[in-house]
Amino acid sequence: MKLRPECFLQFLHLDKMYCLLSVRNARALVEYFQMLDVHKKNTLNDLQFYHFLHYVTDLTRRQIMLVFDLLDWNATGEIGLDEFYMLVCILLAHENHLEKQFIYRHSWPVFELLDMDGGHTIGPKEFQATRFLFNINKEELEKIFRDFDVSGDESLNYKEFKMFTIFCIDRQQKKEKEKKSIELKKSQK
Ligand SMILES: [Ca+2]
Ligand SMILES: [Ca+2]
Repeated sequence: MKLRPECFLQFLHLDKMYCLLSVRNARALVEYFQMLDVHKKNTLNDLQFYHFLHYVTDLTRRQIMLVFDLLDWNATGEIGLDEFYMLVCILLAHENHLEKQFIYRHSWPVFELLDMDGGHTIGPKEFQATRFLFNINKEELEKIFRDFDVSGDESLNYKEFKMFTIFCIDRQQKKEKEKKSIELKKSQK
């Protein structure tokens, strides 16, 4: 998944720590949403949503419609501003390699998003279908289930999912520390 260069979203800045937009950027996004909402219903239907994502990303039609269904969890056939805001933050997190940080910071909304059937667990099929959103490869996915499905029912409940997000962030912080210490050593030479 990639954002197209020069699209409006490229000009928004995602906070690295909290993975949210600044107030100013959020306001700009609201105006953008209102522009897309040509019927002035404070929502986007599947067609508007498709054209938006097709224009700003390289996602396939199938992927776009899947994202629509994920966001439209109560099947009203429309996406509101809240869902739109969350999607944009996911897109920007992906673009800035902050996917794991995003999952960690917003673990509950992400859990709800990936739990496609609303059964309060994430099964391998659900994670497999949605892994492109968070840049998780196949091997990584298998490892997640091996390591974090503590109860052994081949799905992740929220507790297990939360453990995975904490692990991700620990690993990322370790990597950053290592990188910094290498840079420090280099500069001391
Ligand atoms: Ca589920
Ligand atoms: Ca489990």
